[in-house]
Amino acid sequence: MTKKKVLVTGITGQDGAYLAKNLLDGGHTVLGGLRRNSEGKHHRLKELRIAERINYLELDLMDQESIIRSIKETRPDELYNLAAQSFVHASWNCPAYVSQADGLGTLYILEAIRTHSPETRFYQASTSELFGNAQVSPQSETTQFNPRSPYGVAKLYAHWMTKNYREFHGLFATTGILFNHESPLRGSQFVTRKITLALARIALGQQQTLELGNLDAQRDWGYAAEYVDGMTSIVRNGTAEDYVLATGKTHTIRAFVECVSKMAGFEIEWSGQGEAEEGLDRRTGQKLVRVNPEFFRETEKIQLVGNPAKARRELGWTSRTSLPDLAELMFKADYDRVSTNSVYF
Ligand code: NAP
Ligand code: G4F
Repeated sequence: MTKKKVLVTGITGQDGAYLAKNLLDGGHTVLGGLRRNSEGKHHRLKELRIAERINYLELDLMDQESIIRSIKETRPDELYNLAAQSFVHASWNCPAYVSQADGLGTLYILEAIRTHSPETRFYQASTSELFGNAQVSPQSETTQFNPRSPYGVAKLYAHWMTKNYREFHGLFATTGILFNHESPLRGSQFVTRKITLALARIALGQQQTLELGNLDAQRDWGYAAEYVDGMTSIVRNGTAEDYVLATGKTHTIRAFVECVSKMAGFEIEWSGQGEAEEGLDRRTGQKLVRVNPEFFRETEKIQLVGNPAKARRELGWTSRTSLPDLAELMFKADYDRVSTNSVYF
């Protein structure tokens, strides 16, 4: 395969790190878009041992000039827009910022590609949060969108702009509507990593209790390292289209906690209800989990679960790692980090 020049925004994030590793392993050149205050946040790239192999560019979604400059000067073969303020809950605290960065920032990229590098193949990181309060389950590429957060609304704007630049300006502009994907590199504010990190700390005597929101919320969780393969398949496909990437299965937060607790050597037993619910270790009585309403969100009335049939059929992409295997990967990584005092967030 010809060696490509690939620009990845959000290079310091979970997906940016795994995608960059794959691209470098494939012999491609990776240009990593970095905002000024990302400096010092290279821990994921260091963990994958690729931090030194990336050509960094200053690129902030809030700064149109930095986007134009990066694209005009490099004219990449492919551009993956993975940068975003990606924490759904926090988007209610900064709705205007999220609209600008996640929404308008994508438009700035599309405009710069149209003007300065129209041959660039573009990937937009769309999300299952576009479906929000979904009306049908499972959700596919043709399901009606109904976002329920400033993050979801901003991502919907970016999604529609990408589709419009494809259909109106003829750009090779694609989207991946990705359901939740996790890994040892996941940010610690997201629920899976919050759980694996806390239970590793509790097992090693460095934390008492884990506080969570709605234990019965469900998610369709896959392994991030496999989802970035899907992104590349979308961009290198014959036609520019939108694809759902998902496992097609959901699990509750409660089930994830039970699975990780077992790995940490606990036997969790639930008692109480609602805000008073607790998870206790059957053997010692230690309170492992407590519900904290601060972390509650509106519960989806209809399950968010993806139908990845189109990606399977047209790209040959499938999610392969089961949730227990993913939980084990994450727990082991956090246990090692806590044991060696090398935790990052
Ligand atoms: P992440 O770990 O939160 O990474 C986000 C990246 O965006 C970080 O590198 C961050 O840089 C960068 N960023 C934030 N604001 C920026 C700005 N104003 N300008 C430039 N860069 C900025 O997210 P992820 O899990 O890798 O997800 C990658 C993308 O997929 C995101 O767009 C997310 O919304 C979307 N997505 C994720 C999932 C999922 O389950 N992971 C599912 C669907 C869609 P700093 O290091 O400086 O913070
Ligand atoms: O891990 P979460 O914060 O992920 P969320 O909100 O689904 O968003 C992630 O996936 C999206 C893809 O669908 C991405 F677009 C987005 O960028 C991000 O990567 O929460 C998952 C579930 C929610 O239902 C939440 O209510 O876990 C529930 N939850 C229960 N207790 C909690 C907690 N979530 C967090 N973060 N913290 C809790 O204590």
